[in-house]
Amino acid sequence: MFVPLFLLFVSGIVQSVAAKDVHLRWNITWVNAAPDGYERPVIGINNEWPCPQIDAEQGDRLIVDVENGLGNQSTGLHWHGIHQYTTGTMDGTSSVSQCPVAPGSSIRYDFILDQAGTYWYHSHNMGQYPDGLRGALIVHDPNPPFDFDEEITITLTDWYHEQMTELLDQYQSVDNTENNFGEEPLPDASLINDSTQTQFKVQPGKTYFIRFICIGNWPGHTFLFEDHEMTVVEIDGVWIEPYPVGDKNIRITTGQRMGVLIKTKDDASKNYAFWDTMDINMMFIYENRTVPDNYNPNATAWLVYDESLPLPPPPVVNEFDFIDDVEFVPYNGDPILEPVDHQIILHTGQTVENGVTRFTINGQTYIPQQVPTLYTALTVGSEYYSNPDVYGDVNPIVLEYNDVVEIVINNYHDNLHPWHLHGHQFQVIQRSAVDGGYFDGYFANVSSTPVLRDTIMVQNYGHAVIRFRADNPGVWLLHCHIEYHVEAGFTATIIEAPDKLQDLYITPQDIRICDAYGSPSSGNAAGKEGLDLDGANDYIYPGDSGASYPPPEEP
Ligand SMILES: *[C@@H]1O[C@H](CO)[C@@H](O)[C@H](O)[C@H]1NC(C)=O
Ligand SMILES: *[C@@H]1O[C@H](CO)[C@@H](O)[C@H](O)[C@H]1NC(C)=O
Ligand SMILES: *[C@@H]1O[C@H](CO)[C@@H](O)[C@H](O)[C@H]1NC(C)=O
Ligand SMILES: *[C@@H]1O[C@H](CO)[C@@H](O)[C@H](O)[C@H]1NC(C)=O
Ligand SMILES: *[C@@H]1O[C@H](CO)[C@@H](O)[C@H](O)[C@H]1NC(C)=O
Ligand SMILES: *[C@@H]1O[C@H](CO)[C@@H](O)[C@H](O)[C@H]1NC(C)=O
Ligand SMILES: [Cu+2]
Repeated sequence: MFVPLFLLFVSGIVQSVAAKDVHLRWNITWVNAAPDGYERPVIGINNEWPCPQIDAEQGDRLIVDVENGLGNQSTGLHWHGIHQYTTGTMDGTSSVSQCPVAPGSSIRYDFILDQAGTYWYHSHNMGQYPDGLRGALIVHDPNPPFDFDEEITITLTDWYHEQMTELLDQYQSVDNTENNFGEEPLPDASLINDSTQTQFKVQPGKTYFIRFICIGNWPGHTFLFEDHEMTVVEIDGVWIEPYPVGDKNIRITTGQRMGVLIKTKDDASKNYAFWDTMDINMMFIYENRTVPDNYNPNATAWLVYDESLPLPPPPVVNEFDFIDDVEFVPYNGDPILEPVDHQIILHTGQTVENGVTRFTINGQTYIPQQVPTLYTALTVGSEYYSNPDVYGDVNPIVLEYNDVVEIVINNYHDNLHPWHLHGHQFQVIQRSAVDGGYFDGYFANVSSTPVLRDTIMVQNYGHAVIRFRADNPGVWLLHCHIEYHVEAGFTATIIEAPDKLQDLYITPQDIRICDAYGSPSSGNAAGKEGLDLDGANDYIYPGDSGASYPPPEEP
């Protein structure tokens, strides 16, 4: 395209000239793949897997026409970390912002990528994404605050030989509660970039910006490059003041991203290993389960300077000393939000319901409803939309527009959980250590420029405190990002500014998708008027998470 030279000096104009449509046509299909040498059906896109990385510039419009070609499962796509400001119906969460897309049905996602950073997309439907339906979503910053020569994306995940439908049946069974403390099925492998032998080709003497994305189901990951220093500069789409990792270690949980700069060696005389391990501590339940003796949580990849040279074995790591991500400072130095208008305290833990091990928030496990919660907010009327009862057992939290909201997450469970909020990046005001106890006032060391991110790890028998401004009218999930735990009910639903979110609207496409799935698209959680909730989902079926296709019959 010809752009007159004088226009290049007027940056606003250059941006509007540069913004473009990124239009993708995606058929979600089963594909056979063997990322760790074991072949199994995985969920791919346009008959290919791994799923493609989306690259866009800040300000671009993303249009994705999705067809569900799976034949035997419903689907949907969520854009993890994207706020969906004024486009809350595009969040892609089944039973929340849309109905599940039935086999043979289609959906168009259409929204502006107004945030630069490292994001990802994944199915937010029936615990499906660990079967492969997830990928990187990179929104390039036209003016990154740091210099680098090249970019690399590295995804990290746990991997299973069985499909999620089977793993979830096992996990949410009465037998698992009675005989295995309700434990999660163990991963069969750890994958780096969806493989166990990935090679990242690099050139000497350059600075690389490496975007790590933990696209996993369950455990977090710890990783390092042999003999290359890392400096963290981005987390969850937020540029931060450069943080040299030094001799310490970094880890990310499922849902989180971390962008680091590395400088490559001056010559190409050797290749170097990249070592990754899954957080094995998360695999012990009440210390009653140990993993098998020969269990391998590790994976290796390589920085390849010269393909003709050997690939070295990974370094041996004996001890971890993790950096604390609460110490990071956002590059733009945004001050702490205060004063707090609305504090919410969540007590999170585990229970057994009808023989099934479930997670709870203030004693209540999340059960998805037939009517997507956003559609309930849009159709019950002003008399009811601020009344949490109309939303059913979705752990509803109603917020008023523009309030500074503080959410305290107390974790009564003997394991850590990565909490993710849709629709926002939040400030992390404080986080306790393992066994650090429950919220009992503020620490002395609260930062005046707290770290901002969209997923935070909350330690065992500890707590975290997050803050955000309720300036994005919509319905947003707040949930543990471990997909097993999502399906075991570890979710709350934020109904943000129910009066203002009425500007969103249900389209004919939305109604067609609900009709095809066989779900009502209006009314309260039961699809009825007012507070008549007779028929709402309020029952846990062993082996069923509430969003399978076709929907189960109530016993
Ligand atoms: C999508 O994939 C399915 C399964 O392969 C196929 O049946 C269907 O025709 C495809 N749709 C389009 C539009 O190509
Ligand atoms: C769905 O189809 C895939 C691919 O053919 C198959 O492997 C899987 O077992 C099916 N799942 C169910 C629940 O029928
Ligand atoms: C690693 O994965 C990313 C994201 O899917 C992809 O863009 C990139 O090409 C992959 N690189 C290698 C070396 O496999
Ligand atoms: C696990 O074993 C300990 C003893 O080591 C026991 O006190 C505890 O009750 C067991 N946990 C569960 C969930 O059964
Ligand atoms: C995984 O890596 C760690 C750290 O280097 C090492 O101690 C351990 O033996 C490795 N495990 C396996 C099964 O290779
Ligand atoms: C802040 O104080 C708390 C409680 O004393 C401690 O657990 C935490 O590590 C401290 N954080 C930093 C960043 O120093
Ligand atoms: Cu969890």
